[in-house]
Amino acid sequence: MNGMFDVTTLSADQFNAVYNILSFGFASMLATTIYLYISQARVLAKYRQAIVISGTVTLIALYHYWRIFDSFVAAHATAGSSFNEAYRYVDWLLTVPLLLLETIAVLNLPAGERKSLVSRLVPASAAMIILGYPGEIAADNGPKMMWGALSTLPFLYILYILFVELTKSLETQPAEVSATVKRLRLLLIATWGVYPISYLLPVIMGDSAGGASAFVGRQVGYTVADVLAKCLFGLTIYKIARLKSAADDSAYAAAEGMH
Ligand code: RET
Repeated sequence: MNGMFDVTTLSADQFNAVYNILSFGFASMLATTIYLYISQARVLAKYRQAIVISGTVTLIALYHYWRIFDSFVAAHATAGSSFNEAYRYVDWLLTVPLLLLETIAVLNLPAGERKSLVSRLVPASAAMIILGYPGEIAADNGPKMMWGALSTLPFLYILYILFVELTKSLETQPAEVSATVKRLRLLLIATWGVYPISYLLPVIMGDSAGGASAFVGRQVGYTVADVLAKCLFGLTIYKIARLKSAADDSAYAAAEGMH
């Protein structure tokens, strides 16, 4: 099974590529967590929660990258011990709803609107991850495609909410904020799109179950996407919080040299 990939079949170069990308993921999560937890104090109180959630996302990912790294190294050293891909899905199950929450939190929308968005986005994101997992560990491309297609339905629903419904709320935001939120949405679709592509690598590369190159490609794809979707995204949320703080409070803008 793919999810139980036998890492002892990797060449030395392939092993190093995965080792290094996982190490890069770990370092990025560590640095971003510290930066965001410290920087939350630098925005107005009502935007702090969004930054704290962003830091919590990278903290959860920091823990999982440590476990993934450990599992990878142990699986390579011990014949018959397999690499555990479930850590990623547990990570996503926790972090994807939180990423959506931080996006909604930073907008500081009226309570009714916020609740309505959250109550639809959170279950949809959980369904997307849960439906993807059986396909991730499937040995054959048939079930992989089937679970992938099922998981794509909530994925499309999330995009519909973010690109159609959220657009209505943006009309009430200051111009600079609404422009940054639009860029944030583009960042989201560009990075989230990397996950299904990485997932499909065994199919795209014709390198099905147990294929070493598809395994390496998937680890690189998921890790780079995680750094962009969690770290860069969290830092963009921080930027939006600063812009909104400046728009709400001229004393803040003056103190921060933002006009
Ligand atoms: C799966 C299965 C195949 C179909 C689709 C998928 C989408 C995954 C996504 C994951 C996003 C993860 C993030 C993690 C960062 O914290 C599950 C690969 C559509 C969009 C943003």
